Amino acid sequence: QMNFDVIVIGMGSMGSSACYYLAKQGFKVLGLEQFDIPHSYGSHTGQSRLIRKAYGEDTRYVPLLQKAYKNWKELEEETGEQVYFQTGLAYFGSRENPFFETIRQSAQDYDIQLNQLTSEESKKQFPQFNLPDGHQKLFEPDAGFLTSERCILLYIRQALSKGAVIRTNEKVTDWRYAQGMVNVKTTAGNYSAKKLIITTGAWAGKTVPEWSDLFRVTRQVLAWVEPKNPESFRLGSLPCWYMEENGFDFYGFPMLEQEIFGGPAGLKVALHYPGMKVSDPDQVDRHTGSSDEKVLIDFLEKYLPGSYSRTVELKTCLYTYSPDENFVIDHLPGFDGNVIFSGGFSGHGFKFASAVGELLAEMAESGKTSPAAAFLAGNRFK
Ligand code: PYC
Repeated sequence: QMNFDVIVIGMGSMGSSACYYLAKQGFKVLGLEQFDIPHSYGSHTGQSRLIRKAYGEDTRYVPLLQKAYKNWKELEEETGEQVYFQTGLAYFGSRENPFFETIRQSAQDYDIQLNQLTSEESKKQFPQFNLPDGHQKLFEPDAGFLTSERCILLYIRQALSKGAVIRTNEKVTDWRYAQGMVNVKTTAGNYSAKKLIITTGAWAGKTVPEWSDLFRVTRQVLAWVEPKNPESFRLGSLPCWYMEENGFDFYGFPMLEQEIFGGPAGLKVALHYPGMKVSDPDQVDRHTGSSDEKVLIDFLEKYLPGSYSRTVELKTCLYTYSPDENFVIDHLPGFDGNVIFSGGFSGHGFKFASAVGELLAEMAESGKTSPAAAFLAGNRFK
């Protein structure tokens, strides 16, 4: 049986970053992944994820975001690879949407640049969009996208270079805690450690059976399309964008060159809300069909004229909602502070991975939670 200081289960967005920070701090760390790294069954697939700081979900996330921006930059400096692309982010939505009020509040509280645009300004700056006059129009310049799979690969590569052991295609079948030690059984072996970090995303309810009813997993659809007129939708012309319309939330990215960014070619667009509830992350219908793409094509034809000529590819990914759509980052009760959990990222977690990994490593080291993450404690659901 191999013995470690810390075992991390799940080498996706949060786990890969946690392994990197643990290895950097000199811990003997084992990272376990049930699939390949990266893979397309969880929450990080599909080339890109938005990053933004004037946070509309809750102003309390902003200090974590400041840390995340700083840590992504450090990853870039350490590896010489670019992972953050500052395209700016345009937000469009109806007057009643409280998300916009919280974006403004976050910008005001933390001195984040946020431009409020009139319809004329918006037409001039973003001629690609055909927007309802009554919509709110905001632009956050220091926002854009992260290359999600590349981020994970870089964290894994750096963790390996600092001595981490990473095992792929090895599924955890059981874990137990007794007398200050965690024992983890997988399809290929048995391991022990002083601490366990659980970052299993949509599988959280399976890894922590006590919480099997806490999280709600949804199937989300991402599309890549070929525009009629690609020039105006390329990186450099189109910003990242988010738009709420009649209770549906859409978002998208500029077209990225496949040779540089990997992933499907084309203009990426996706439906953020609502997704489709799934009862088991191992039994998700990964087929995509006309009902998946119809809602996206209808949206593009209405609001981004010339953006659609054909669908290049559709992919699915999973969200894991907590009851209040805020993350859960905490020591699990009953294990003397030795089992740490992060999950329930509720469709807005990836951008935080660089900060969450560091936070989890600090929690393993100190046995305490950072005050910046106190609002994410698990006991709020009791
Ligand atoms: O967190 O910005 C975000 C986001 C957009 C779509 C899904 N998540």
